[in-house]
Amino acid sequence: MKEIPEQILEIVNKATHVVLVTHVHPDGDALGSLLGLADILEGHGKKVFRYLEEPVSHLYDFLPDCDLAETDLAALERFAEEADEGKAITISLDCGDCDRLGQAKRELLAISPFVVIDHHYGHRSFGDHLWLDSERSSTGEMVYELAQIMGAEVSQQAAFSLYVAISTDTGSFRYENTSPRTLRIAADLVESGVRPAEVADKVYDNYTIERLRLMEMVLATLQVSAAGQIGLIHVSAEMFARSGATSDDIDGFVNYPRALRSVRVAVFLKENKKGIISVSLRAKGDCDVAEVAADFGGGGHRNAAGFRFVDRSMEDVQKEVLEALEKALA
Ligand SMILES: [Mn+2]
Repeated sequence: MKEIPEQILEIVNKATHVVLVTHVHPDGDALGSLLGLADILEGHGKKVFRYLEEPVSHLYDFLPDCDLAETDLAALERFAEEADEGKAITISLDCGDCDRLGQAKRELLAISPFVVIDHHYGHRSFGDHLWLDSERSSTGEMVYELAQIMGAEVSQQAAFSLYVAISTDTGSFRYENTSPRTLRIAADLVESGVRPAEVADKVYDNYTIERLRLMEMVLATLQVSAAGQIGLIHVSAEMFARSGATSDDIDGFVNYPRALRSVRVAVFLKENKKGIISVSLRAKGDCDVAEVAADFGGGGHRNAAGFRFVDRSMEDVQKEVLEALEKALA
């Protein structure tokens, strides 16, 4: 376990204005960490700018204060200028690579000191000060610890956001990354008033009909290989069009082949409109998919990793990925 660097603590304590950013297409951990930390810092007397490239997707629009997130870069720059010299900082949460900050990457990195808090294995270092711990289940866990060390109060609302962060990144406390500390923090959050059943209801029983229609098509693509050890599904641009679903709606699909008894690695191929095929890998047990992803120029954790291909056919990508995985499993 890597403790928070003293310097980061000093920088955060001294700041009056904090810009919070995360990766594009933010998941539960990204949004929960950002909104939770925003609430914690505001409660601790700081001004906070919640920056997102796009408004919060329908999957997470139940998160408290998600409507306070702003997408306006000019407003962000005005916010930073309002602070006295050296009192405005940026904190990037759950982002493993500066390219994943999105189109405004350059403008965001210009607000310094730029602090990075992340738990991705294969993190590519950026910013001025880094707190990286790939043994943490989630960035939400790290934000909770930051609040504790700062002596900042975690309101019931912030606790809710952090619980969403931790529970989504651990697959509801089922993945390998779930540690005793993860569960202790979750217990603290429940003690502050979070109701796990309410979170589960909002996160998992929150489907649109379009998502279910798309799931029907995607599950029909299931292929099992390597004596049942690899389960692969894919989604095409045409399936998106036919179902009316959006790319938000595929969240969690990779868990279906992963749930097969014999499967050790689940693969989900997604064809984007721009001729890009993204590959998500999920492993069970001791198989390290981060290594396979790294060979294709991607990254992630031992049990969850990904990468992309440009200008390749679905069939080609499928063949190449299966070959690499069969080798890795052998
Ligand atoms: Mn995360």
